[in-house]
Amino acid sequence: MKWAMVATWRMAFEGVEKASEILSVGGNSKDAIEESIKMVEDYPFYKSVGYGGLPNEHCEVELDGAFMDGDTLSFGAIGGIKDFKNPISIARKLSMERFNCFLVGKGAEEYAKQNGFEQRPMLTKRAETHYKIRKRDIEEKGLSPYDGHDTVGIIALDSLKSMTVGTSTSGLFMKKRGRVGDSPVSGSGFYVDSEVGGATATGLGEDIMKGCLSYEIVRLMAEGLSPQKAADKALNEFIRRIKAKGSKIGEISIVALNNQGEFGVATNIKNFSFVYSSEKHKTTVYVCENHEGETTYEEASEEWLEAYSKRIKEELFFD
Ligand code: SD4
Repeated sequence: MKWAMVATWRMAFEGVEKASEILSVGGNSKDAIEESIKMVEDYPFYKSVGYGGLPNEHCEVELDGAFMDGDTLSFGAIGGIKDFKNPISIARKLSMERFNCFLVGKGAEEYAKQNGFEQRPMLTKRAETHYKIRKRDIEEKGLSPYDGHDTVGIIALDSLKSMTVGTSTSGLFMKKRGRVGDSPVSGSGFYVDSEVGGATATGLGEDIMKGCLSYEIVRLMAEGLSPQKAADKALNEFIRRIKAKGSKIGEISIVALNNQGEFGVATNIKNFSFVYSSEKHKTTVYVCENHEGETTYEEASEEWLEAYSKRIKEELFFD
């Protein structure tokens, strides 16, 4: 297998499709990651990444993201950045810095400005309406503010056997100002080593960080496990440990790719979707489930895909 990509959630489909064109003509995995994630960031109807991402409790969109080069293990990451169009591009640039490669808040914004990255107000009318509805629901129905989140995480392998991983997210809806999740944290939200493979996570960052799950999966692949076995094993063991300590566990889903282009997936929720594409495999959306510790998946049906497209564009009313 010459090249391959795997990504969290259906929202990555168009980006992976576009990046597969880069990889299929010998392009590199770094460009594939940046281009694919930029597409997700730019699409206003994906409400958990980039433009149109859901805001924090003060109705401000604070974005996190990361970029890791599997050849050198260099990574760049940003947390809580406001009003820059493409966090993934900033993270890529940061991955080339020897020092100060993980910046948050004002520092990240200063760096982005100095390096000429495009600024843009990232709060859309639609995201603002989601915010108003949720605020009212919390007040009236006492709902938990902290559901509604999906990170895009993508891993790519190119024909020169280089691997790259990237993440981008607006984090938890209604989060506290300054809250940063796992997505920009190396070893938790992402990890890649071109000699082995990579992994990236989505779900409740507070829990993902307890298990350093992306690193753990890469470590298990280095011991010889397939991406599928490594992903299931890492998640199952983690859940067992957390439960044994009497703690609760949030939603967690992970995708992995080894340097042969084989993928794996693990989740503790219903309906986690992911995207896979390779030289031998057209870009496909899968939906998976966990059956007693074993993750199974099947191709998303036409009905599933249609319902998804409808849902993300559904009209929102707040009066
Ligand atoms: C976070 N892991 O900020 C991110 C949010 C998310 O699917 O993925 N979700 O904790």
